[in-house]
Amino acid sequence: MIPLDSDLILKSLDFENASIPGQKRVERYLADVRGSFADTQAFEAALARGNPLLYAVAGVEPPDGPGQLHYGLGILYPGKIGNEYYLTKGHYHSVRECAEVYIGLKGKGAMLLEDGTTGESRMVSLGEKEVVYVPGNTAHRTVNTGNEPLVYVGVYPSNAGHDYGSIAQNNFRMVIVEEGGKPVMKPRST
Ligand code: S6P
Ligand code: ZN
Repeated sequence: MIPLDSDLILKSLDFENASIPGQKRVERYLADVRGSFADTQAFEAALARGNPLLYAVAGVEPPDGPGQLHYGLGILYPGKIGNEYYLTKGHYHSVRECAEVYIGLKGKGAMLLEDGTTGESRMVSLGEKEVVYVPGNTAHRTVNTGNEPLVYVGVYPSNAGHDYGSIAQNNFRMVIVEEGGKPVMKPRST
């Protein structure tokens, strides 16, 4: 249990620096998401020009325990590889049944959700004042569909963990691309 006088009880979010003072922050650069984008040629060409920061996540992870929660502040920068929006790696939770709540704070984006059993996919808007419930057993990836950083918080059970392996192996079935100036979800193969 966390005592009420713990400094974990209140945190302030620094949108500009994508950080929460005192908490660890993970950065993912373009090179870290190799294999995620559908257009591998466009990916390699972009990487040859530079290796920009795509996103960062600052995590607040109180000690694990039954009923406990973790959360992370995510900042995903705007951009595209070919016509596919900048994205997070995406994952299942290691404890598959663990759900997650995403709260959009700033910017414009979407979440790509894929049911781990049926493979059914769904694109859900994630922007300011929007909350997305990610059910258990659902792979989830975030994309930035706007022109400014997308800022969000994800809250999840402390035992959820991250399973990146399944996504690294098979990727998502669908991609979110810009078509006619707006985000569209399409099968990866076309
Ligand atoms: C954790 C939660 C988010 C992501 C973040 C980065 O369960 O879903 O904090 O970690 O959006 O995505 P990824 O796929 O690189 O972990
Ligand atoms: Zn998650």
